[in-house]
Amino acid sequence: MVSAAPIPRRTSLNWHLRHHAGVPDSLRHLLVDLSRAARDIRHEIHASEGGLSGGTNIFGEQQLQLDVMSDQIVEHYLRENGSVASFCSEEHDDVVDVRPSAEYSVVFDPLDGSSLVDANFAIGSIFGIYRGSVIIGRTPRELIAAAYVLYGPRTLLVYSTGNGVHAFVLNEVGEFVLLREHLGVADKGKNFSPGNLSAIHDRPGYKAALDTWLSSHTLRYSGCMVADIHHILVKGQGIFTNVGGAKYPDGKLRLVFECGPFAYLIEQAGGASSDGAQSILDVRIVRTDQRSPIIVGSAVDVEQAAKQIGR
Ligand code: AFP
Repeated sequence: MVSAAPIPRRTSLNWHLRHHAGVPDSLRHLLVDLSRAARDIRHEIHASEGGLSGGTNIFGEQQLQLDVMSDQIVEHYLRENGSVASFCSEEHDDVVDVRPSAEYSVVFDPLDGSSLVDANFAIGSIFGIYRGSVIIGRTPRELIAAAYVLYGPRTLLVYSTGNGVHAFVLNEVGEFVLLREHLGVADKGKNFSPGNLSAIHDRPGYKAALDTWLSSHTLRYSGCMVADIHHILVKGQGIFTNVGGAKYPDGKLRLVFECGPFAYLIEQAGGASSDGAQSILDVRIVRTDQRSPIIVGSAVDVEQAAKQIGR
């Protein structure tokens, strides 16, 4: 008998979305298009000199920065997709309308960690998807999907549509294939990843949390949120912070593009998120460039740190 749905040799992202996540075709197509954008961004990272040499190539010609190029790549796929009502990204000041009657709006940071490009550290892209055309006034709890792509020695994509967190690796023919299903985060962590560290001078609670971790945890910090939170998901434990101080009163990271999608992914994996007072998933979006303190990772560590640090 011929099976209606033959099992592929390696489970592709498309297959996983269809048979494991069971999402509507329109959402599946959108996530697959975002993975295509990531594949193209990965190609630009490898093929261009963007960001490596201060904006000029070896001929002294001005180069488009990689973050701008990456933004244009994602925008191209979003406009082509057909199910995108609106989007906003770190590279745009406002929400951009595409087809207001369409099903989804997409928030994204096309290239997180762009200041690390010249150092050749790992960098990433972050995506969140809401139903409908409206982004302002929502909370990240209303996300229906989130994903990130980590461009390191290998290119990895991690996604959730509310049914666990799953990791894929880009193969040599440009397809994301399944690496690990149902990534989980234990209640207690062994690693810490402290961003906006100068805030310890302004915030005794952050200094106290840091002193605790220095004697109980191991430091793992790269300066790229995607890489640092991926470390937590892959090791199955840890805590990441970027909290407010004198320079950045609400921390350095953006609620819409960075904190919201990662809070969704970590909570999906059994971890917790906090802005010091409540789950990041409950923080209302009032502006696209809104920053939020973030404490995210192993639930017990997050709870203790939120008590120490506060909002
Ligand atoms: P860039 O995109 O400007 O390199 O910033 C990266 C980032 O937004 C995020 O990925 C890091 O977690 C955070 O900044 C690093 O913040 P600190 O400089 O406070 O460590």
